[in-house]
Amino acid sequence: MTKAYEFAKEKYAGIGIDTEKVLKELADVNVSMHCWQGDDVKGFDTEGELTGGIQTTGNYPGRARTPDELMADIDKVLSLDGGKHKLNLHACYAIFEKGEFVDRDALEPKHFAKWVEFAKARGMGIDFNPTFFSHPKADGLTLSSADEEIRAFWVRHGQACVRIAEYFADETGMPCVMNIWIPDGFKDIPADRMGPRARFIKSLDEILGIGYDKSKVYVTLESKVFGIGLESCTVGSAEFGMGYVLSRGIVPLMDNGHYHPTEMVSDKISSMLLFAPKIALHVTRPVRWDSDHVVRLDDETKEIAKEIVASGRIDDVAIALDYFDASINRIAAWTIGLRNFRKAMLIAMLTPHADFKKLQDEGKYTELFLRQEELKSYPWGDVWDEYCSRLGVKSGNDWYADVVEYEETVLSKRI
Ligand code: RNT
Ligand code: ZN
Repeated sequence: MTKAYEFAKEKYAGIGIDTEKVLKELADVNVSMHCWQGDDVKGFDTEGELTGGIQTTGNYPGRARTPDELMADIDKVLSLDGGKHKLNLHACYAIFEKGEFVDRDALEPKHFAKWVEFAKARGMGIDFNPTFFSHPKADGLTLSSADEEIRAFWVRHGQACVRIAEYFADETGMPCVMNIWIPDGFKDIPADRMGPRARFIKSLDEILGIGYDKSKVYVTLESKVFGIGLESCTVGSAEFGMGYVLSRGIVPLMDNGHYHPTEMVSDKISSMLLFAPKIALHVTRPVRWDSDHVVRLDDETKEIAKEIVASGRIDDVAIALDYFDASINRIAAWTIGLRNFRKAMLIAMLTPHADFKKLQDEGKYTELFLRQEELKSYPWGDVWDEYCSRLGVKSGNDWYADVVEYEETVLSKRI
């Protein structure tokens, strides 16, 4: 225990915070690690471009090109970020035998057996996402398509993914969050908004209609405001998403890049938790648009964490990160975002929420304001360093040396 931590411990005790308890709780926060930061959302099942109105920018060398490379990179990141993680996979990361190809509508659990082995060996649960983009049948609408053949193909894909999600839950012994996001939308003003949305409902009902164990698979639906080339109308809008999840008893997923720029997901968490037993989040950083920049320790990230902790319902919030930056070292990008989110959770856990709520309820807004601001200069960084040292990961800038070494010995060889 360092002197700095001892001092911090005392300082926080002065406002009723037990840092020892916080250190344990922080390590228990299960953050779902998005596999797609490692390879620019390419996956292994198709050769084509990333589509769906999302975009990875940058061409930093060292992208993972194979399952083995991606797994090695994930391991590297896990060695740099202490605490619990789940592995978040997309269907396009299916692993086939040499020469084998299975289209998305025919995927089976066996195509993910290697991932299960990987996750189990590391004590991780798995979350999952059907992939409704980067595919020849996804160059127009998918689950909302008027072309019955296309729509049925994607319904079969969704159903196949529900079965795979069940398999993940059975194998790992941990529930699997299965998130549905479709890129469907229109570049220009559509003639018919109702038709695609009605078909999307029909498709979702057909996917859920195959039946699954709700204690094992949490199906979530992620809404969105717009995508590149889909600026005028998004079929799965916020209202669509909210209406669907609440009427069908599935889980809403909010990605903080998927709203108008002054709308804050931090403000939406409490409302959604009052209506839904569980919610899910994609924590990202939109810069002017849904750009999926690496999560910084910025005000909104901290406010999201604060709302999760202050709600007293951490266990009802499935937390995943969702960004993809190819302009800097991908291992560092992954790790910085993961560590930043955990730092935000630490800061939230080091906040005397009950006292602050009382001040608010008593209308003592001046004192509340002052105490909120003074808390910002409390020594949370010393608690963070202690957290890292107890979990055996490096703190400060020290872990950068590991990134450099990995780049020299592994990433730079990928040419
Ligand atoms: C896209 C959504 C979606 C994807 C991932 C890859 O706007 O945020 O969650 O980023 O599924
Ligand atoms: Zn997302």
